[in-house]
Amino acid sequence: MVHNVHFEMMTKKNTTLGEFIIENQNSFQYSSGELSKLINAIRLAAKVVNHEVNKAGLIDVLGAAGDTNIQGEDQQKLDVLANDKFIQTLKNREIVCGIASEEEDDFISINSNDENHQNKYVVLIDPLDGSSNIDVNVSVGTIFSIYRRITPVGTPVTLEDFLQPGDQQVAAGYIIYGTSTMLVYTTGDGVNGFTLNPAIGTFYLSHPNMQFPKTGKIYSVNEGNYTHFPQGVKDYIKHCQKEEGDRPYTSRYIGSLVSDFHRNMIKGGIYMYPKSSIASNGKLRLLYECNPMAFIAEQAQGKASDGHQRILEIKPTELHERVPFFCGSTAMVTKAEEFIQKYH
Ligand code: AHM
Ligand code: MG
Repeated sequence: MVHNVHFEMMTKKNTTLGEFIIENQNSFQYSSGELSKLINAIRLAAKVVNHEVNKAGLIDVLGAAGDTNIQGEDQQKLDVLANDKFIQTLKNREIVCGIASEEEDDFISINSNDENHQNKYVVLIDPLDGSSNIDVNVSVGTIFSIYRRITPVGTPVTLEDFLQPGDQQVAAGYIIYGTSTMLVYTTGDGVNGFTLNPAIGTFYLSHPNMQFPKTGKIYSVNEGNYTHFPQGVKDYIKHCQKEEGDRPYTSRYIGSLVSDFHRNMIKGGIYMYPKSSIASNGKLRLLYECNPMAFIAEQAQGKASDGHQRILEIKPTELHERVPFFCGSTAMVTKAEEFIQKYH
């Protein structure tokens, strides 16, 4: 009941995501309706995946991954299922010319031999990030990133259509399957968040114009890796813990990027996945995780860096490359960079 009252307050204008997409279509500089259709397709796939994630706890009842269910269908792992749902939805609607997914070795070309096929967007997706959290009922997310292709329409997409620097993104967003399910996205004109009303399957604008506080009091990092971190990162962590001014900060790490990012955007904070002596570029993928989150962060007045340069200016060289990632409130990311850059 309390939840419903809160929901009513948050959505007092009752703008749905569908209405918002239509209303804002004309403010998008390349508007042809194609991007709107694409975001609508992502909205649809998000609802399907949400439904599956929500019943994950019933897995022992309904059958574990690898089992065959009562209809004779194989039960899939949720990350595989999410991957299939997003790819199928985008393929069926024929609104993109290519898809790359963290779950796939190579990119997928769509209608590559059809010269009448005029679609100009490619989508890069991490269908279910943080999926190791599913078994323990902790929030997971989907992350997506959209670019205009570089190669001519009507020809097969190539690797270069996907290996574009993040500052070329036309849209990016995430879905968080949490206590509420939210879809948060940007088309380069600020960041807006929509909350799903599960009773009727509609996303409502609940968080218009989301912005990172300039600074915050939360740092999010896997401190179990502390001994393997570069000295600059260790020094910054010690800085966060020091009793001085508004410090020590609070340590909060879910191990689910979308959830850690989302909390930090609302409350103010920094998320870090540094390189280490055991992972030379950290863990997170530039194309599927860092670029979209960096685009959202910058559009929300935050900052994203690899410790030395802006994430969005990195020129990718391969689909699955990893980069160190420092992202969140601008003042905190700048401070972390200062510590890191003391050591070459
Ligand atoms: P995944 O793409 O395999 O799910 O990994 C990405 C996830 C992030 O969501 C999270 O922030 C990070 O891995 C946690 O990694 P770690 O357990 O090493 O701290
Ligand atoms: Mg991931």
